[in-house]
Amino acid sequence: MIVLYTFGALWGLPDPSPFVMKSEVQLKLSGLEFRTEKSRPPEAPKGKIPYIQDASVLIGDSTFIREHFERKYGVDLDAGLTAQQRATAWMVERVVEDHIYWATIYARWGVRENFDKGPAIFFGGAPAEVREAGRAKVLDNLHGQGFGRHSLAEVAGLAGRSFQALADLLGDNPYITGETICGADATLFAGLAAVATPHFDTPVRDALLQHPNLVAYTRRMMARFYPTFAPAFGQAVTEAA
Ligand SMILES: N[C@@H](CCC(=O)N[C@@H](CS)C(=O)NCC(=O)O)C(=O)O
Repeated sequence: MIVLYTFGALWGLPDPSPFVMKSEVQLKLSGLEFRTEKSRPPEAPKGKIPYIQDASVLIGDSTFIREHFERKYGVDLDAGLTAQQRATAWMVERVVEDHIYWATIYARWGVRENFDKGPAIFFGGAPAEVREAGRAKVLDNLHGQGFGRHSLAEVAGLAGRSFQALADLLGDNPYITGETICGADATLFAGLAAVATPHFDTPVRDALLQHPNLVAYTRRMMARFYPTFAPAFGQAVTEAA
């Protein structure tokens, strides 16, 4: 059976990592049997979570995880989509993972009080120097990516443009490419849920909560794929919106 390695539930979310939630929802959509187990980045083949073990094979990176199980088990999470819808799906994933994700990281790691009540937990009882060095590494990554050179307000403004584009694209549709759920819905849901969690009160979250259709979408997807998390998550998101 496929094993999906995760961080485990945290901060009102099934997992703090949007990439883990994406892979988990995609595996649920695939209908394949799988189970989850907790792990940590140093144990992962590419030093990042999620990864899977399928028989003797280890695969890191959520996109390669999906590619692996679609190819090996003859699954197509985008079945029925036109070439244009598949193109839209891919671009939605890139906006979520290569733009919104970094705003999420900025809000969680770059804002001192959010770091203290959030990612600091990853360092357990390690000495303060180790914790601060770990934070500095992530801030370096943010600097390299570019967002680290901006103020929080500027980053929230950029993320807001992505939320606006996604809200316009989604419109009144149930799913991002229209009537049918596809692989990118897992990615979109996961990326939005990671921002929407009430654990972190940030302008990035405020920018998302301005879009009732994105909020309703995230709540619907949470109810469908993680029913035990849905009541608390939905209530907190609705109250804040
Ligand atoms: N491209 C990867 C990204 C995964 C990723 O960034 N995982 C983060 C958690 S959200 C991680 O494990 N970071 C640990 C590290 O960089 O040391 C994917 O799609 O799986």
